[in-house]
Amino acid sequence: MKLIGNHTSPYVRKVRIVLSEKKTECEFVINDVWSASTDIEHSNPLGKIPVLVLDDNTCIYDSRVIVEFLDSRAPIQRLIPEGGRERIEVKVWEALADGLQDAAIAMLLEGRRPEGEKSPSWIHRQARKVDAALASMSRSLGKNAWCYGRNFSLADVAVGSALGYLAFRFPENHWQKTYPNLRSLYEKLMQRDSFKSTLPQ
Ligand SMILES: N[C@@H](CCC(=O)N[C@@H](CS)C(=O)NCC(=O)O)C(=O)O
Repeated sequence: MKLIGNHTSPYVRKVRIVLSEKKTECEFVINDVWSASTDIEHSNPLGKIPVLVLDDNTCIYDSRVIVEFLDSRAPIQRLIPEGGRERIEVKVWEALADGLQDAAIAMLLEGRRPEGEKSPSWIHRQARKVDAALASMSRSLGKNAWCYGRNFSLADVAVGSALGYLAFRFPENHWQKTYPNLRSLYEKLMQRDSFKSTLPQ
């Protein structure tokens, strides 16, 4: 099994954290999806990472499908509750964290367009989504130890990946000061090997 990705994508980081938490061996293959010479379309017609390639060459994407696959195939350290309302609530946390990343990446890409082509109103629209997602995460986390329930779950993995991405790409966003409970959660997550070894570079 191999994972196609890079060292900066928060979606790839989410998958690498899950692999590490589940003690699943997997080759890591770097692909620069932004380079003209990328061959990522052979593995994912959408041209995006992460892609998990199984031993029979089946390609699995996107990150939400990959983590679900990985969690269901190895019984140790279940990260997604097996069914019912609990499962959906953890997946809503994941959707919120992924959505924060979608908006942050849209801001980053728009900001990289040449002067005169950038749309400040588009950047502002995305920035509002990032702010609203952070506020919602902080509110729902409250004083709890973990995002969902009493145990570490995929909700924490997804939120931690999103917070790490913001810290990496938008250091001027002082979410750590605005939301001390999110800062404490991220500091706690960063004590885990899975988070330490996947810090975006
Ligand atoms: N919903 C997808 C998002 C994946 C995604 O957008 N990956 C970015 C890297 S951070 C990418 O490959 N972008 C290349 C492109 O959009 O062409 C997932 O969860 O896997």
